[in-house]
Amino acid sequence: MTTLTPDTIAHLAAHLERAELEAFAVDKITDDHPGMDEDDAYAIQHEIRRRKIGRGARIVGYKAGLTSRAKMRQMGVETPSYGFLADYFAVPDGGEVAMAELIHPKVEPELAFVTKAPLRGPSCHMAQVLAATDFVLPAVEIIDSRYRDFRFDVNSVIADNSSSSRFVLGGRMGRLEDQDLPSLGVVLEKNGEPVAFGAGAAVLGHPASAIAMVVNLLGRRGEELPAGSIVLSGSITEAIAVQAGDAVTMRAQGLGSLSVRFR
Ligand code: 0L1
Ligand code: MG
Repeated sequence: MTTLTPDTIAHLAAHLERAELEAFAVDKITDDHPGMDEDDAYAIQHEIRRRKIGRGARIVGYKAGLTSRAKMRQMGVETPSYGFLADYFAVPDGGEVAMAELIHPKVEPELAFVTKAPLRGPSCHMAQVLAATDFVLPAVEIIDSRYRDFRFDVNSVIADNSSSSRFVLGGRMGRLEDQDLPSLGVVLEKNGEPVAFGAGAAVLGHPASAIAMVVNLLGRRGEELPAGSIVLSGSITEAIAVQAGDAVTMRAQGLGSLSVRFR
């Protein structure tokens, strides 16, 4: 049940989307709407999605956010969140991101699941995700909270599309039967120096759990995850801040590497 009126939801969606498109920081929306709840937050996020679709953008998938225990503890939440991925968020492997289009980006090494069958909550579990996955790919998510200095609470973040901004897919397609995702190691490098390390288990014990969580949260709104979706698992390490001139590479055990530059 939402507590905000449809007009307020529409106004907040327009406000946050403008901050995204024009790359300026705003105060967290719960400062003015302290009583808003998670349903309000997802209603605002879905209104932003509706606005983009209305202007011709295609939704190519979703991202899981706040998937590490440390981040959930920090945010005081029991469950992770999700955001949508629009087609224009995709950056090619080896491509460039213009800092002028973003506010204060950070990079996160993740795994992307690409599905071959639809998935529907509310009781989707990891085994169904594995059965519906076509392949996995290494991915770098570029998050860019629209909130000044990344100062927010969970409902403000969900409304802000869970800080979704850009993503890069690359490396090699991995078939699940050849992968042990919890022990799959990744290294994130910035300007040739390793800056973060981790293994897939950092994402809720198994990255496929995060995909099931996204499906179950979509199911609460009566939506399914269509076949052919890309779903980002959530970060395997802490997020690393980047600036103009930085080059970032992710290396994933057995799945190759991908890179992106910031100008
Ligand atoms: O992808 C993520 O886990 C980030 C979710 C939103 C919180 C943040 O911007 O740090
Ligand atoms: Mg992420």
